[in-house]
Amino acid sequence: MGKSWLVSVVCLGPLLVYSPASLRAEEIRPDWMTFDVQKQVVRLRMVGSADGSNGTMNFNGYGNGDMTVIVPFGWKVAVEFDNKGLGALPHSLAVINEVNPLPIEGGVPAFPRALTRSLIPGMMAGSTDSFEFVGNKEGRFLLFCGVTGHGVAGMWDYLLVSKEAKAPSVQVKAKK
Ligand SMILES: [Cu+2]
Repeated sequence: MGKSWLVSVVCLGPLLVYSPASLRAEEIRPDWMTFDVQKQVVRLRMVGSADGSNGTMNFNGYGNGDMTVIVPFGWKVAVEFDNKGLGALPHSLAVINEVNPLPIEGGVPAFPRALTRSLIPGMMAGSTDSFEFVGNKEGRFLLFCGVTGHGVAGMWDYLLVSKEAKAPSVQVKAKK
């Protein structure tokens, strides 16, 4: 194999790897996320059953991992959870490790205190809770509803703690 072959492989590699993802994911600038780069704090308002997506089993309209919230490593993550309760169901939220299979209910928080109250019974529609933690572990985690059966029904999304990210961002799978 000649040198030109090697060069073409090097050039095509990144395109082949990244182009499929870019077709499926898009970055959004939601009003439910605000952040302060100087203070290294990101505030997330996570709404349970925000709309009818995935049979109301969603956070901010996304379930089944269709949303990824990206947070820079070491930042404080302040979460306000609001069960809009469109389906009149109780919901909760915990940040858990990415596990397979998903827990049927509950879930062990991946960061201290990274969960709402009433994790398994859930909080009633119209109620809110808040928690905060420092994203001091790199990697991908789940934003997970701990109410029995909700996680496996798709009420979960991704939280990525990244050393590469300079600021928080949100990527979603493009809705059809
Ligand atoms: Cu739920």
